[in-house]
Amino acid sequence: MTTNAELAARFEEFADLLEADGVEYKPRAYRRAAENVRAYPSPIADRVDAGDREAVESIEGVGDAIASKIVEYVETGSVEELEELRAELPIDMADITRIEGVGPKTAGKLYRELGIETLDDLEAAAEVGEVQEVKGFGPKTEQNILDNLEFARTVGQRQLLGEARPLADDVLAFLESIDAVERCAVAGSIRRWRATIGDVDALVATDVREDVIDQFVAWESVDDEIESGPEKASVRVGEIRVDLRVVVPEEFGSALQYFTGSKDHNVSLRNYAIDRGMKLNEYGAFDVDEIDDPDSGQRVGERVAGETEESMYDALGLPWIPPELRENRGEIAAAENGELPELITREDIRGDFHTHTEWSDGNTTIAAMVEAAAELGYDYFGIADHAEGPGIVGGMGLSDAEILEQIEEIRAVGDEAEIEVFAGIEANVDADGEIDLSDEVIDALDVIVASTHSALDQDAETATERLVHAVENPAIDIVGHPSGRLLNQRSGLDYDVTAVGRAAAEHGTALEVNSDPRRLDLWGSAVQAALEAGAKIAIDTDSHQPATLEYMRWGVHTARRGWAEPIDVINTWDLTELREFLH
Ligand code: DGT
Ligand code: CA
Ligand code: CA
Ligand code: ZN
Repeated sequence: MTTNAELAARFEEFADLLEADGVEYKPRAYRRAAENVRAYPSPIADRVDAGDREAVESIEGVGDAIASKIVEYVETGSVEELEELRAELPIDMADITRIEGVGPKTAGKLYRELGIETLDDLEAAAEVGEVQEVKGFGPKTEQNILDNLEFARTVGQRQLLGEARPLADDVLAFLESIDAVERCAVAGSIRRWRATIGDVDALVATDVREDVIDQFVAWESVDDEIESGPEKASVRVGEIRVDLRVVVPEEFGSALQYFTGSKDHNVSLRNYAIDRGMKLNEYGAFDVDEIDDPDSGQRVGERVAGETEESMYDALGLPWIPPELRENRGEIAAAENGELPELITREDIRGDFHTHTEWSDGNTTIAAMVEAAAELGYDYFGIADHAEGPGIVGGMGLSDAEILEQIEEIRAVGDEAEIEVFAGIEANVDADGEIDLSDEVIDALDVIVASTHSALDQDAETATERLVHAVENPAIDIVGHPSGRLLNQRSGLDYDVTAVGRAAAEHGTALEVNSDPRRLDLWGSAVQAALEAGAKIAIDTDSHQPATLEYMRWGVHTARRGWAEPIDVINTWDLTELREFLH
């Protein structure tokens, strides 16, 4: 069914194209209509289906003409006039208008004068000096376009947690160094450790707001100031946008709660509060049960919490909820019932099973990897280089004979090491869910990680059967990066996690949380579904060098997003328990 958001997006596109076409006034009317359509409290398509034209026309900013277009879109899936405009102006509007100073009107001009449709076209034209020849442009504008191209290309993408979080840590360190800052924290998706990040949100408590804002925008790492005002500022650092909000200390907790989100968590929490005679917002928690303001008729209430985040949850009779859980996947009910999980922490991790060496595509020796693992304080560590097979570049993966040879070296290193070293392999789950290793190799190995590297475009039913088949294989201990997704690049297999999780539970196979920030696969909701189905997980780094053993950080927080407790994660277990699982 057509959603209001979809209708609104069509009218915004309409407005952009009309503007590009040089039409006046109409674009504004269409944008206003889009806004009201988006905010309309029930599906407009339902009104259309019910033949209630009057209701459609009664939406603010929607007159007879726009109502007709709404009906046309709901009934046919397109609007003829919009299709004509699209054909007339085939511009990649979203991309091109991401360049600072280039709006739809300018984009239209560039198309008419120079035939520019895409960012690539624009770059080519600017590089040979054609843009500065267009009336209203000049050398300065042209240079500005060239300077902004790279940013415009990447900003459409969400940033990886592994890139944004280190920046967030730098932001925090900088804010802490400012004298006037009493407290600071990151908020938003980065505090919830989402796999991808739209922007970095930071929050400061201070009594001298403008001071802090001034110092923040002057931070040496800042590449661009996007905007700044008395209570907030936005800057760009590299490709990442950082939003800072500055509040008084009494409101730090309520603002932190509000700006951490997720939006869905906040909506549910606010409703939970309303049911209990409370009101929540970024300024505090208010008891509105008793008090009515006789003048306005509005309930104002007494402020009962807000200085700390704990106080906000406490005001509702709830324990504090870890940010990773705030996705509205049952955390409020769990908090109410005293059933919040005791989430796993980095300190619970005793080893890593999926790591590579120069025997396949890693960059160092078995001994060097084992030494780095020992330095992390691990009790055990597994080498799992690539076996040859589907999806693995020819010559890079190990044959059965080479695997047997490598096992000997792993044993030799293990004899010298302070920690237990497992001889493992990363086998390839083929399109049918089979792996290709001889019985001799299977018997000689301690751990078999089997991963998806090929046929990642299967339909969900086939992919589910494939993964179920893999977890049923008694030789396989861990299914590595089950979907095969690469963030911002490919979505990977779509499959029924619950079905695979059930089979994994039954057959004693673990599902991997691959901690490589380009993968994070399983991800939060998938971990949660797998655990609910009874499966165990393994958090691995898939390291190809010692430094990335630190990727464990991303995997642990991803597992926390899936409600994982230490007992759910096999690499928190001691050697005896683990050996039994690996049999
Ligand atoms: P992102 O940046 O796209 O990765 O995701 P977030 O969750 O960081 O979203 P962002 O940066 O737009 O806003 C930060 C938080 O502020 C968000 O998680 C919840 C809160 N917030 C922002 N806008 C709204 C809103 O319109 N309603 C509610 N309830 N909360 C909002
Ligand atoms: Ca954000
Ligand atoms: Ca933000
Ligand atoms: Zn690997």
